[in-house]
Amino acid sequence: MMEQTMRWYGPHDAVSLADLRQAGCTGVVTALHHIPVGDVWTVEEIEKRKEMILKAGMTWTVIESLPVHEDIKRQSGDYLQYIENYKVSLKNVGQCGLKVVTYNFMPILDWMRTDITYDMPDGSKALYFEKAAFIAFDLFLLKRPGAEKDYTVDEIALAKKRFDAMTEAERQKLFHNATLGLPGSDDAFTAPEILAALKKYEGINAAKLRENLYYFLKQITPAAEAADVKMAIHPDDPPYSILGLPRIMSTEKDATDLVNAVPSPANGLCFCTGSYGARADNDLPGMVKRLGDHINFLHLRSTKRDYKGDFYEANHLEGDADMFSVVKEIVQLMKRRGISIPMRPDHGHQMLDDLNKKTYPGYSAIGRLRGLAELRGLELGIRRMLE
Ligand code: DNO
Repeated sequence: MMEQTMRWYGPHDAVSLADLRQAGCTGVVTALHHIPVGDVWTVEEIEKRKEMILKAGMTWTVIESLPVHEDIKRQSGDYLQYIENYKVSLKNVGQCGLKVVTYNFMPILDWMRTDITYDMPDGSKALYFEKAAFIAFDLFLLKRPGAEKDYTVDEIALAKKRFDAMTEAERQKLFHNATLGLPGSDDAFTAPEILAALKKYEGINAAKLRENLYYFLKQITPAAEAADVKMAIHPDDPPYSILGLPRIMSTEKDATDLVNAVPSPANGLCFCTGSYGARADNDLPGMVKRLGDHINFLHLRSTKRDYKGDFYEANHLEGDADMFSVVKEIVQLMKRRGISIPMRPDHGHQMLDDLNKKTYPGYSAIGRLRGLAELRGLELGIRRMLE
């Protein structure tokens, strides 16, 4: 079976380790969010977290994320020092017996949604990315210089109409959602902060960002190999350029190029069906088949796309991802490789008692529990069917 895990944001997470255990997890996915991006993760700090999880009857299966400093992505400032720090962190992670490290190479912003309480017909709430609202944010709230160049006349007109119809409170909410900081932090960016960060990316196009990513990987892969740690790059979410920033891990070709650029068992993928699946041109089961040898971690969730390029996060077995075929490929892949790949149900609807609780967007307990339960049942059924 896939190893059942959920993400935990650490001791201050409203969802406790005991909750995760009762949800059926044997493993936990977490990170040392209190360590500033770029600093070394010490053995002592890693051990402390590891012990906490062991005491709760589970193991720390995957690190998500060991974040990559913006200087490394831009190859500016202290990037060489940050790469050295990253190598030391990997060594320490390996010394503590941890095996999988997730990271991403999205400039400035991690995942992005325009609505984090999108009403589903059953009364639960989902995450939603609405293009017109996002463009309205970019043009009329953030007021990014030159932003009009990135959109068509029709897109701008639609965004204007959408913006004009919003109340002041709705505008503030949109601004808040779009500027949420790194996962696991309560901080949001201010407009001047984002604009200043964007300025630093001037002149960095997709080719340059890709070059910087491969450079980073060439530097850290020997350290990961020596530490017996496998890297897992998370795809872009949404899987296309936003705010004029390059995004380079959005398609099957991006993933294939990455594994070929630095061939090593340590250089692998976090296969996120939600992120890749937000594009109709990503064939998810086919990607598992073709890239399976490089998949070190699985995020399973499904999005529902519409013709405008908007998507909301559906229940795990609904939406556009053909979860049956994906899980079937995974079962066959794990048999062939003779391994169990860690999986977490990614995100989940806010529902039942969680509707009144404050949790990280997408990371309330009950919606994820439902996702995990459904996915576990699906896998079991497929296994028995294939016996
Ligand atoms: C969203 C997550 C991402 C992911 C990072 C990995 O819910 O899947 O934030 O953790 O991109 O570095």
